[in-house]
Amino acid sequence: MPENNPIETAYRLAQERYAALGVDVEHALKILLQIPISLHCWQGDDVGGFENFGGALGNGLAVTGNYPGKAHTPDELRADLEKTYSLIPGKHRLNLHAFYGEFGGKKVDRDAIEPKHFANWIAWAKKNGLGLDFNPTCFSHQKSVDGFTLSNADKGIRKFWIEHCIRSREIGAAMGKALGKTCVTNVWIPDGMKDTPADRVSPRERLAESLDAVFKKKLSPKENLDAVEPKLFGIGSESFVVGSHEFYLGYAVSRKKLLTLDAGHYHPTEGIADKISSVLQFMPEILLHVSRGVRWDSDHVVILNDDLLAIAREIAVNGFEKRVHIGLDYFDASINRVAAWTIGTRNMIRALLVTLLETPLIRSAEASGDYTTRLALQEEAKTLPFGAVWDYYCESQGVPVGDAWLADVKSYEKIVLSKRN
Ligand code: RNT
Ligand code: ZN
Repeated sequence: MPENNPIETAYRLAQERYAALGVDVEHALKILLQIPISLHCWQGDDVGGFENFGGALGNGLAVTGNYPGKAHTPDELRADLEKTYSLIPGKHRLNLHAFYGEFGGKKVDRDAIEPKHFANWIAWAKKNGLGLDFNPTCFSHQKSVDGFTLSNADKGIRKFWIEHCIRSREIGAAMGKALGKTCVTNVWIPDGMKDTPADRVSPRERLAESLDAVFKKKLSPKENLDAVEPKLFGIGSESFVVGSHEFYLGYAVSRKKLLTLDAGHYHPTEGIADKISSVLQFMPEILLHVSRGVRWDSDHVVILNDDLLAIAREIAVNGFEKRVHIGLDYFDASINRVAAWTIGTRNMIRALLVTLLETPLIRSAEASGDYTTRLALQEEAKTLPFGAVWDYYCESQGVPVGDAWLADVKSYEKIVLSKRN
């Protein structure tokens, strides 16, 4: 880098400022580089998938907006993802849903999916040095229209979804094996009721039983890890969700599964940050779905707000970066979808950086019992020059600095996205 590079100059000044406060910036950047973020493939096509028997998005998942340029094919989705990864510092992962398989124009129902339907994704991930994560798709299907899947009162329907989830785990293991990077397979089901149920017990008993059937076969934890995702309420399941937080917390602890904490799945003022250090006392690893709830929607693009910083603060500074798998989960069809991915992912990484840089000094004030200093430093930290460190990090990783990525997305929109129907 040339001597008079203003980004480098600003970085050196910032580094000195942090050093005076006892913070080692280079060390923070080394940690940051090792934290992968799992990008959710479904931001690219409004949670549509590539099945050939259509079916509208359902089961409480709602995507609003009709910004032009959404991906219609696996190749389009991969191209959009490649563009996105080129704008984000570090090496990351991709989180796929089962209905993004490539079925060669055939109708392959959910209970018949196989690793071969994901061969292109695996080859692509290998070529791009990405890890893969996976999810059974238990929504937007004829057999989920009554709102119940694994907890359905109909045995045949339960069996169908159990088979789907069993196959999904096996696909996850195939991905983990092929890439040499453990896949986290996350089970989220929409099961719930719009209005007050008379019986909350039977569906939960059925869900526990179905999950035990899904997880019966032991898979190598090097290849696949299972996660279960609770939710408080959804659109159309306002009064009752079978897989509640307590249900899955108990399930994950007793069955040694990962618990998935989705930032949009709790009471509107309840954050997930404080849950991380609590649940990690009783389980080795968890998965995060980082999202942003706004009123009744749980899936707005992630911004650099206090909630995000609170989540980030609980991860790397505690040395939990190997135990907390960070995934994103939001969908916005009202803006450019590549930009939506880029904004949210850059913010997740930026939040980790900010908290890695601020925490050492605040912790030492707390350890010495000086809460006056703790509060003073917490506030001073808000205007420390982390922006200069972030810019330098982006430049050193060969990705655009500041809003330069936006020009790149705009030109991609003009050349590629605007040509799509
Ligand atoms: C839904 C869950 C779930 C989904 C994705 C598509 O409320 O958050 O994780 O968003 O699986
Ligand atoms: Zn989620």
